[in-house]
Amino acid sequence: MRAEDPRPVRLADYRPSDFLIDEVHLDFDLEPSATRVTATLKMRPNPAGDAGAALSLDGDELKLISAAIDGAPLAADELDVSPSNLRIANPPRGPFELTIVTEIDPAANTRLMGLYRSNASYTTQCEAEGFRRITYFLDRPDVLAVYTTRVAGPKDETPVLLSNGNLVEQGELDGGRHFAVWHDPHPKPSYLFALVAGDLGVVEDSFTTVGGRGVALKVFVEHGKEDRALHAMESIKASMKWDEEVFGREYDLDVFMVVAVSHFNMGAMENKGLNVFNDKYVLASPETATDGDYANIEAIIAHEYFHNWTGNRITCRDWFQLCLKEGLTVFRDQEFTSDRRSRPVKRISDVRNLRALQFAEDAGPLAHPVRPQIYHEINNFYTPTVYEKGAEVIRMLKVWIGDDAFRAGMDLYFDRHDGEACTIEQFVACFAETSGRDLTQWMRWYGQAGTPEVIARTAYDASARTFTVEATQKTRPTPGQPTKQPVVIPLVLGLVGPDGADVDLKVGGEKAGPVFTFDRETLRVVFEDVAERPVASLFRNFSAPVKLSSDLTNDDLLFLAARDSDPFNRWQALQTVALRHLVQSTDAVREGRSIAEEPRIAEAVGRAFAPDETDCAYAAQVASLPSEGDVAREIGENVDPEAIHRARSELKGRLRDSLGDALEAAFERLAETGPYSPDPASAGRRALKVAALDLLAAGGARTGVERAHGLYISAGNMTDRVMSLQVLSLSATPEREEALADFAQRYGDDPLLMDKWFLIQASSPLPDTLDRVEALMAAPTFDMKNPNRVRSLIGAFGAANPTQFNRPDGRGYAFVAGVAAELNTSNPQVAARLLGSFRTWRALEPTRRAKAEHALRALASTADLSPDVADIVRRALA
Ligand code: 0A1
Ligand code: ZN
Repeated sequence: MRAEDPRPVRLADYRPSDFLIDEVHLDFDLEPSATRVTATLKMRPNPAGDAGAALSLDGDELKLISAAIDGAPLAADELDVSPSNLRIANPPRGPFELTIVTEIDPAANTRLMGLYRSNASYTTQCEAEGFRRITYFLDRPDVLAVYTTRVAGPKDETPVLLSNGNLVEQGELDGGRHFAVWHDPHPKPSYLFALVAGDLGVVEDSFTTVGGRGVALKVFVEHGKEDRALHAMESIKASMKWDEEVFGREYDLDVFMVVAVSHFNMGAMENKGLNVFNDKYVLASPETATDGDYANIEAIIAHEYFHNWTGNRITCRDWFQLCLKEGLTVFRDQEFTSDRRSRPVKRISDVRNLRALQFAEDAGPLAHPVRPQIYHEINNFYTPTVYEKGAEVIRMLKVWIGDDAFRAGMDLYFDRHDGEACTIEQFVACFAETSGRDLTQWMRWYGQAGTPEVIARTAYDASARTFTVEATQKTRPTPGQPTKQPVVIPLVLGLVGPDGADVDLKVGGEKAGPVFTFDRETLRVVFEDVAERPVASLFRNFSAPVKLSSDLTNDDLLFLAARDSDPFNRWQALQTVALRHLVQSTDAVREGRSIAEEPRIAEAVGRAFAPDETDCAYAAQVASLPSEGDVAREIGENVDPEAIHRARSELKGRLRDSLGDALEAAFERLAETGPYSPDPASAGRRALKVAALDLLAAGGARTGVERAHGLYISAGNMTDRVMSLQVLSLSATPEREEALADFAQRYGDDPLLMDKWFLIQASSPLPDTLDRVEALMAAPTFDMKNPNRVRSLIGAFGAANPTQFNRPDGRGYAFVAGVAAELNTSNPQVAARLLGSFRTWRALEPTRRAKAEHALRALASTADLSPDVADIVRRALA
């Protein structure tokens, strides 16, 4: 284990490094269990640091072979060394060259941080603090150096030798070995270093930048999977072009490489010029991938590529600034997808995701600001708050200062800070300059955790022809932040007249809006010259990440659902009506009362299946009810997941009963005709078809199940096959068992498809799910060393199965906590992430809450908890 350091890191304690590293020369002699790494560092004291300081280098489980300064070996008494640190008390006070030789064991590296070996390939993962598992280093993002990397390995096992930058030399060595030398001219922090070596297939293409630079594009995959890399390649080219057109950003090396690996802790990593991906986010072919896979690959390729400017050229001063690169890059990839696909559908699915993950995080014990002030383990801060809320803050800024000032601010940021390691203050200052606004209060979005709750009231005065909107904002306390202050909320609103057209907004005799600055506890806006009572459409396009309650009646909302010109709020209005209904139904279930009728929901949902509906992707969003998690968050406390499930199932059953014919007709109408294409329009038709199927099969209805089974068998593409299997998995029928067995039989040797099979079973609300999950875990196809497999079985059970994870007997909690304990030593990062499913435990009803707490306490008392797991458990219980 890494030496445990219980001391937290605080933003307030930031100090510049006492030393700088200008050049790094790395030499890797690859051996599975004894790789030699020689690092030659050209260093000098940092004028901004402490002049007489010792040189203290970070390490993690390292073995030092030798160290020398300017060629002279350091004697034992000149340094102080442990696996986690190398300290030289009296380094030279001018420029010097430090040479360090370490020996590492990639084959034993199950944590998948640093250099590790999987499937006979070598891969690195250095963000956030993995480089220190390769050599002793100033492993902090504000130390930027130019890297030259020589990699040597056996030709048969590692014909491909890659690192960052451009290839400058390669050659043969004795003993069947060869080498390659890579040089990256762009100074970078150590977390962006990468090395890949293995026997890989490659797909090649090229791109010419606007400035005329020819860039070789290469996607490396397992041999035999080259045809599955073509979509990733197209996505790279599209990303490069889009970043030039929309942000004026051009690529800056002669080669851009993507490598797909099967063992990876996260989604992907933006190492300079050599992005490493979880293969799940690279590999796709019509036979093996769903529409969702195609969309994810496009978005994640874009995300990693966009980091080249937002993250790599301009990086973070310290890890507290993580949202500087992540929030901004998520914002950029969301915009890319919006431009390539449907903007409203992308917005809706991003907001669903934000609410499901980030709002849930913000409402529970793991809540933290977009820019935390303190951390014990930085790996645990790659969170929905840093990523998704971080992106929302930027989106809001754009709405608030306007497109032109926003674009000018981005240009200024790129100009001014290229090559630097920056803070959020430096980023925000660019927009203050271009917009002329005071962004002091804006910074609260970065410092204050919690989701602001907005209550809005509206009133029409017919005689005065005025319409008043009054809103208040309040943010509840979060861990470590008992009191909150108002934030700057851009409230985008419209007033929809009885004819469905927007009323002209006039305030104080002037044209006003549609963006209103809501920066105090209460905002009151009186609109004038309003001839008839309008309905307020608030927070159009989800203009701020707030939780809204309003006095709009269901009639008002259903009117908006039909007539609002803002597609997001058309969708939102029906969701709100359904959510209100589901909350009331859940109460009824718990109190043994019968559930009230709300036929207008069926009427509105039915419109999504109308024969003349052309935007199927949007219609599919309209037809998808709020999730069980949405209902749980709306209820907020004393949550009974079983009651929510029953209420939601009841509503689905009623929709099936009242819309049956329309659903059948839509299902038929949307049947596939031609060959498979993952384009957004075709994917939208499939999504709407599955939404119809899901309702038809609600409650295990026979005809629906038969249709799902029919679709499963006849499926000509993976989306239909997987989605029909998912629908079948919801009820205990022979068809379900038959289809599951068939799937395993067809795709047993395709790990990514089998991950879907594991996930579908783990997410089923049937009461025997946990028994099944345990049985699957014991089967030979389960592999605790593969993070994708762990996530698809245990991760999905914890995160996507509200009723079975929250079993009243507490077995679900004990199971997930038990797996986290098992993974604690071999892969602490994955273990800690599994515990994310406990983020809402405090909102549960008392019996479940006690069982969840018991499981967490048992885990807390486990010996030798890794810092990753210990940090989550401690915060979850605090
Ligand atoms: N920067 C990456 C995410 C990432 C973070 C940590 C990792 O360590 C295992 C890996 C990847 C991104 O935003 O895509
Ligand atoms: Zn990222």
